[in-house]
Amino acid sequence: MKMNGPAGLRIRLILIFWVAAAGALAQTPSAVGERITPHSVRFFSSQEARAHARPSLCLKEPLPATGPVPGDWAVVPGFGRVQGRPTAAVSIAEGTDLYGTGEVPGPLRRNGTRTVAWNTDAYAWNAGSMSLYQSHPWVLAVRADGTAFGVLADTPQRCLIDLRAGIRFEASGPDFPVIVCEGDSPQDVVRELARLTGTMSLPPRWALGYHQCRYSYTPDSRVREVASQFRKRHIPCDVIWLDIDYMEGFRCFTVNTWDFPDLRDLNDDLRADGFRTVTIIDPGIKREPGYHVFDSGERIDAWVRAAGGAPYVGSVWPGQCVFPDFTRTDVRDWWGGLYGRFLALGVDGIWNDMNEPAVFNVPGKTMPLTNIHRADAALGGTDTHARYHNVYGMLMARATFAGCRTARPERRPFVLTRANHLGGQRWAATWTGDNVATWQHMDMSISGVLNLGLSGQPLAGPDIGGFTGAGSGRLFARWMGIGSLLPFARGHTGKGNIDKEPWAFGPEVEATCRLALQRRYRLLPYLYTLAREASVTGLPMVRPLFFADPADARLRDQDDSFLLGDDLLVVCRTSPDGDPPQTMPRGNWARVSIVPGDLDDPELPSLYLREGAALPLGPLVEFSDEKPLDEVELLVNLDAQGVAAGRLYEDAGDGYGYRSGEYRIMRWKVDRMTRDPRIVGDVEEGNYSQPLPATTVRLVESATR
Ligand code: NBV
Repeated sequence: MKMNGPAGLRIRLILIFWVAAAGALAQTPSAVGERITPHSVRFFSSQEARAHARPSLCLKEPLPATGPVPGDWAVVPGFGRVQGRPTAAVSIAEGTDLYGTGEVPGPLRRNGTRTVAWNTDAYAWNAGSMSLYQSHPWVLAVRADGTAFGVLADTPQRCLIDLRAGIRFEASGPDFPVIVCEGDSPQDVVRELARLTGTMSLPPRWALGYHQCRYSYTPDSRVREVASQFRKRHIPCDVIWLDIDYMEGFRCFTVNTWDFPDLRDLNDDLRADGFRTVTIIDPGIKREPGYHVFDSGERIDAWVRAAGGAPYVGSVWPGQCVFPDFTRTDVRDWWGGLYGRFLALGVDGIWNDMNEPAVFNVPGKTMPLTNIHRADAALGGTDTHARYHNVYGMLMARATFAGCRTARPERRPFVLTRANHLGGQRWAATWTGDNVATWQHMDMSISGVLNLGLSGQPLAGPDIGGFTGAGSGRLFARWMGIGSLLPFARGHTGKGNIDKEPWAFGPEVEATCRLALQRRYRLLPYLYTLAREASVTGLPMVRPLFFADPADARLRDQDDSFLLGDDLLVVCRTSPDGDPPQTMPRGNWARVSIVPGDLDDPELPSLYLREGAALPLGPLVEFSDEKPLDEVELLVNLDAQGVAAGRLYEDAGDGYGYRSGEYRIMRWKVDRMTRDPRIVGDVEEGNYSQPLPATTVRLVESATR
């Protein structure tokens, strides 16, 4: 990484003081900067702002100053005020492209857009929605020469991210610091974001399989029927989801025994067939004496308070509800403790919904900003909902993650959350909320997931097929083709909507869905390798095309194609009859088949393998732990020198044995010295006790290029 931008032209000569922690604070109207990591500098609007800074709610840990701002530091924000609101702005040079800003409706390239970081229940959102469910006050900037920097507004408050002329943040709330990081490439900057805000925890391998959801599968016989159809039709699937109707009157941590007389038995049967179960849990707790969650919460006075001091009551699914104050350690511990008995019903993962928090029939669809949270001192202490709104969902996910971890220490938690904040990837994966069954929404699911990945969240996906609206069979087939190659792959649909299982649109669409999911399952070893990489480095699992060549201006706004890792290019047709995009990164990308028949299905995205790549494919399975990985087919595209290389991460797929060496990273080198390929495989890391998989090679012939 280098510290100066191209030609140092962006250096702005303003006074920057590094103030040693114990040093005296001189009065100055200028920005105050301090280095916090080798590649990041934090700026405050003034020394006074620095002295009064509130704890960061997105950083993984407090980052004290480590030194002064380097003399050649290029990117320095200018601070100001608009109508009393603090602002911070960074100018950008011609040719700089902007990305990130979290969960946003397309396009990928964010120049010219405005986003309001404010967690919102955005039912049936559209291309013009300025706030979705999550808030990531973060912008990745890629300069014309391919070097990059990132700008993070370290505030949890409602914050406008205005990218119409450079980068400008405007927050409702006190002065906020801005962290700027520098990198030689966008990858460097995304890795640095992970150093600052953390990485996702390694998910259990089954979470990378296909998930089937609807609002709601009831009664239990319908759940069994859906699961058995997958196996009968040989369509791979790992997880069945239970939406709110499994509960008794929408009371969290209860089961409606009319429809689910024996949830444990249902889950055991599903498990015997290779399925896992994920159930929904919302934050709104029915205000009802006698209901065990309400009663136990009452005992610790767990609820967010209204301005007057009484527990705030709002209406959600169960009726009048109170809301746990997740900003308090004791409340998070109590909440986490509720999962012990619940997970013992054989539940594998937890889905936290409505945690913006969503409230019915009130302005802004959330609780009043004047509500009071009695937060931990480490989070900033007692303050209004205006400060804690954007982190409410993240703290709920954190409590859920911790609860699952404690309840079942031998297993990795899998938590999906709708609301989240920058840094929340540490505790939960996400999906892009209540989308619509249209071609435009299918298209936006690619850019949406890419920008989440560039904002620290690698494990994300859309409701495949669209949550609201019916949509055609053709749209569904196309969406499954794309969605099956995104990190989190779940089909879902709303109450009263048509069925959207892979077979619901007839045999032709079913055949496409089967191929799409068979591709995903052959790619699972690769996906798992990418998940491991994301959990260690923060690099997203799906990457924008410009990651292949950050200096290539042609790639900067390509968002109908994406990269799965570095090696696989996914080219999607996002309109019913349009052509696939033509722009590809330079080099010999070879069109590849993953399963027989996929090349001939026009509804599936085309896949291209990078030259020099050796991609490990697993056997065709119908669920992720159907059998151990005993054979690997290496799909190989030799480069001009006749060599290719690839990597594979393996471990038990769940649990924490990998932390004490029970894993393996294999690296293969394939070399065409003669007509026959020579394969050399080395174990690079780990002491995994499983036998090495038998490896075969499939060379991609140049004729397919
Ligand atoms: O729990 C019901 C739904 C859920 O299916 C969906 O995925 C969430 O985004 N939930 C919202 C509440 C109501 C939606 C109309």
